[in-house]
Amino acid sequence: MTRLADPWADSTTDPLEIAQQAAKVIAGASNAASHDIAVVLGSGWREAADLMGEVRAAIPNGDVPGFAPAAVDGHDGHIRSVAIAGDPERRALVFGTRTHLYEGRGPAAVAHTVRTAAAAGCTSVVLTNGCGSLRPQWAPGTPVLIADHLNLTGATPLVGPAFVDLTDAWSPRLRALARGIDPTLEEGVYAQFPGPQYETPAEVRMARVLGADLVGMSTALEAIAARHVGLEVLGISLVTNAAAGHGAPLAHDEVIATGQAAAQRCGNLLSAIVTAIAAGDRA
Ligand code: 8IG
Repeated sequence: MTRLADPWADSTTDPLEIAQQAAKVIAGASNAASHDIAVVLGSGWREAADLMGEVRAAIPNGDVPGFAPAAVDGHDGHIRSVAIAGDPERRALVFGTRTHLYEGRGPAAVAHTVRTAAAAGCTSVVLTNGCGSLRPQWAPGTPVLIADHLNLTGATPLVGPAFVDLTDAWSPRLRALARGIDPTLEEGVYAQFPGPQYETPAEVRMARVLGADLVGMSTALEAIAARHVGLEVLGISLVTNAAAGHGAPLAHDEVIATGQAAAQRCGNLLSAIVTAIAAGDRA
């Protein structure tokens, strides 16, 4: 297989044009003219994906313009087209991994996932991640809905006068839908740090003062880009560790193990949410 050139190396690339190209390849490879709901799987969520429905196509990231193979252990470098359980006429577009800002491919590469989802016809996206918790009552294995975010990266995927309103960036409608499925779900503010290093204890205290409940290295930039292209956004963070200074030292192995332990609950939750979003879209 010849490797596609990385369009993000060229600053004159129009990101929405690359997203259109990617959507075309996905439509061809999945035999589906359009998709309905996108799902982005973060750390700890891979096994949760299997419950969403029947996989109709698994396309290697490297075959799709603008995407790169998975860079993180425990992530899967495929884009899947899934016939949604309970509603197989509708398709979910499931991204097994994401590009992180710390990979150095730039914010446009980070935003490419959600831009491609929109170009493929999706009207909503479920962004998942693994994160550190600043709340002792949210132990590893707890899924938390993202109610708002702090973008502490100093970066943005938007260029030019794209004055996107983020007041309701984290869809109140979809959060209510998720809580309808699992009334024990709580909500928090997610702070995106640039990574790849975890925070110092002082940075975690800073995040606390700023209003964060969760810390991570993804998701906020994607949410911004998703709102810009009109997607409705739901965010679910899986707490995989206590934030630095709140527990034991941090290790990526633990992140993966926590994901495996929480896979059943997270999988059921994600699958029920995707089915409910599809049903709502139809109504
Ligand atoms: I998984 O504790 C995961 N990702 N910044 N801090 C940051 N990112 C994370 C963490 C964490 N855990």
